[in-house]
Amino acid sequence: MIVGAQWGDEGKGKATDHLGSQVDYVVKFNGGNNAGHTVVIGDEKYALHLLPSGILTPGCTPVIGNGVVVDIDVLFQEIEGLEARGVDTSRLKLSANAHVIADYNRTIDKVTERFLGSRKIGTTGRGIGPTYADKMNRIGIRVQDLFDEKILTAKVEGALELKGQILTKIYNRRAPSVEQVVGELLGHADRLAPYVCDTGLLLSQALDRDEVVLMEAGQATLLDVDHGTYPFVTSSSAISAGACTGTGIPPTRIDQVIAIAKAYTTRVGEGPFPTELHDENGEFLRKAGWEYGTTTGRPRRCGWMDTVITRYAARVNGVTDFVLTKLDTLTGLAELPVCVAYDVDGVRHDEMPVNQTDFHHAVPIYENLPGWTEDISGCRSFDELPQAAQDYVEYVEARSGARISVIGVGPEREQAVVRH
Ligand code: 2SA
Ligand code: GDP
Ligand code: MG
Repeated sequence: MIVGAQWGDEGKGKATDHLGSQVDYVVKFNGGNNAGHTVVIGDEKYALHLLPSGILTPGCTPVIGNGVVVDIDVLFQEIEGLEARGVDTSRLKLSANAHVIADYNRTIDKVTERFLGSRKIGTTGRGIGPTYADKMNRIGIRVQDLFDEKILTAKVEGALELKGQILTKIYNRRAPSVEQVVGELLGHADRLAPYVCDTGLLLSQALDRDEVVLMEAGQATLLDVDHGTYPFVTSSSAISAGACTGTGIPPTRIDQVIAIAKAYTTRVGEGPFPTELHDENGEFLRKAGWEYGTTTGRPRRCGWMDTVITRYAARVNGVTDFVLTKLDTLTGLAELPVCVAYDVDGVRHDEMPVNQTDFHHAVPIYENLPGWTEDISGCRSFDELPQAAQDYVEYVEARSGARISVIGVGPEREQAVVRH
């Protein structure tokens, strides 16, 4: 499986696409269209949100697992957009147990952020959090409900008893009628039907035939609802363990956990970020790395590499390999500080502080490494990289607790140095 090591946008989409030709299935197991994965193939650039990145590889079956929350309008928009560009989407499979993002949950997401004011999370406003809340609250609508009008109507009635009150009495918004919500959802049923199946069984049978399944995480370790920088997180399980609940594949069947880490650090949305830069170096990284949200276009916050975080990611995900992306973005910086530990109110922390307040107060302790000026975007072997770039990779590797198997040197499929 592929997971994000930091706060997302590490280049998971590119890595998944890179492995696409070697795998039979690519499965998305968490999140929804809050995700944004950019894949560059030749002159073509694709921004995927809900569809797994494997959709771009002929012969690979893309699967949306039960752990995903699905905005059906967005699903069809994405399918149509890709079909118009000649991409075959007919192999797509969608879990009957995936939850559906209802329109009222998009409204609740956006209005909640406004209500939170200075305590807002900085969500993507796609209705992700409220839909997962409904799932846990057992008032969610699942894909399979769309195929039984009676059951769907009963479930929407139940959901709106609560959500309608929130919208009208607390948020001062109009609540939709049961007929309106049911009508909209039923309108999608016929078109959705060919994609829907028991994806857990499908994947289990594929593994029995020794086929290769790649699970692709949305968001990342520090955005995980349990192991991230709560409450500044997304509402799903974004770490490797989430792939099991989000697909129905047990832990005993997972062979390899590949974490994607950027050669520096970025974050979108609110929340603590110890190595964040508010100076010209931060601007340099944003410009050189084109750090803007793939879904919302928001400028991403940028900072130095933090190996406390990558070591934490290695621990909670059981990382077997790292892919270090965007090494090329660092070209031209004279000095490259790497965070090795935190100072929290005078006390050194080598590991992620468990206490939220400590993480908010964490001041990075840096080791300064020399930079390089040579263009590395054409390098295809480790030896071709300038000595300073090799040293940087080896330093980060030694501190992160798992080998760095692939190094990204540009956005295109071929722009990678494969070491293992
Ligand atoms: P949400 O909408 O409930 O999941 O937001 C909660 C937090 O999770 C963050 N989040 C993300 N962080 C990085 N990348 C994401 N995808 C897009 C991208 C984001 C974009 O690829 O660039 O376009 O803005 C993503 N999705 C959710 C979010 O910023 C909140 O901090
Ligand atoms: P994801 O959410 O983890 O899939 O990442 P995003 O697609 O949101 O953001 C990563 C961005 O970096 C995309 O624009 C990619 O095309 C780009 N990218 C990925 N790997 C590399 C790399 O090694 N070098 C450069 N320069 N860009 C990269
Ligand atoms: Mg992204």
